[in-house]
Amino acid sequence: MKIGFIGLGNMGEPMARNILKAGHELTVYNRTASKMMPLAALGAHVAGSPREVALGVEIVCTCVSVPSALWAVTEGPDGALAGMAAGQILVDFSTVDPATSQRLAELCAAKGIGCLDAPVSGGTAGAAAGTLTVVVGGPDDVFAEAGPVFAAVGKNIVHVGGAGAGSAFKLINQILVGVNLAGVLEAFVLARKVGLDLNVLYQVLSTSAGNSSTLQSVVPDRVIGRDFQGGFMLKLLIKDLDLALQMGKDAHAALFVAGVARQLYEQASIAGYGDMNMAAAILPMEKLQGME
Ligand code: NA7
Repeated sequence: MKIGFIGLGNMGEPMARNILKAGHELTVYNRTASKMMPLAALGAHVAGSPREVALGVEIVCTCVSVPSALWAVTEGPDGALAGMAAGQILVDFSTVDPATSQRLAELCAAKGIGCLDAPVSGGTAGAAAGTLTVVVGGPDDVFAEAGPVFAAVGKNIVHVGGAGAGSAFKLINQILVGVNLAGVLEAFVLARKVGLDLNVLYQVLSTSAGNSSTLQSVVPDRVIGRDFQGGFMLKLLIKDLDLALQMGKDAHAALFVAGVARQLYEQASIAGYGDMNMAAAILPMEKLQGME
C-alpha cells in the first residue's frame, strides 16, 4: 500500500520503519527535518509538509506528542486534511483525549475521509519490535481497510468501539502505568534504604504478586542500570495523566490515586527530569531520602 507517516519521534520513527520493512511504499514528514533522513536512506519519500504527505497515499498515519501537535499537523493550509480527499484514511497513533479524536473524526467525515484513533502501548521497545498493542476506535469498514498498517506495527490489535473509544481505552491504561510506576519506584527506594539487594529483589518480584509490565520495563535497565535517557518520556506520562484526569472530571469521577501519581511526576519535571524516561521520577524520591 501507499502510506504516509507524520511524526517521527521515539515511537513514530520505529513504527514507520516497520511499515517500510513490511513492503509498503512510505512517505514521511517530521517537523524537525533531520529525523526524516534515516528513513529516506531506507527508501522512504520525504515530504515538505503534512499536506504533501497526504497527496497520493491511501492511508495517512500520525504519531505526535500532544493534542495541539495533532491539530498542527492536520489542520490549516499545510495540514494533512488539506491534502486528503474522500476515500482516504487517517490513522492517528498519538495518545490524545477522546474528545480530540471525536472532533478529528468529524472533520474527516465532512470530507468523506475514514478516521481511526489508534493509540499504541508497548513502549519504544515494542515499537522497534513491531509488537505494540493497538486499541482502535472508528468504523468497522475503515478498521478493516487499515489492517495492513496495524499488522506492520503491532501484535495485538483490538477494535474497541467508535470514534474516541481507542483514546479512552488508552487513557485508562495510562492511569495504570502512572499509578503502578509510582509504587514500583517508591518500593525500590525503600528497598535500597533498608539495604536489600535490588537484583535479588527484582528476581523475587518477577515471580510474585508484585510483578507488572511496568516493573519489567523500568527496573532492570533503568532503575538498577541507572539509564534515564531514551524511551518513553516522563513529560508524556504527565500529559497522559492530565488527559485521564480531565476525562475523569468530564465524567464527574474522582481519581484520587492518579492525581497523587501525577503530582509525583510533576515534582520530577520541575526538578528538570521531564525529558528523561519515566523511570527518572525516582531521582527526586531518592533525593528526599538523602540517597541514590
Ligand atoms: P516524541 O518522541 O516526543 O515525538 C513527538 C513527535 O511529535 C515528534 O515527531 C515531534 O516533532 C512531533 N511534534 C510535536 N509537536 C509538534 C508540532 N507542534 N507540530 C508538528 N509536530 C510536532 O513522542 P513519542 O514518539 O514518544 O510519542 C508519540 C505519541 O505516542 C505520544 O502521544 C505518546 O504519548 C504516545 P519534532 O521531532 O519535535 O519536530
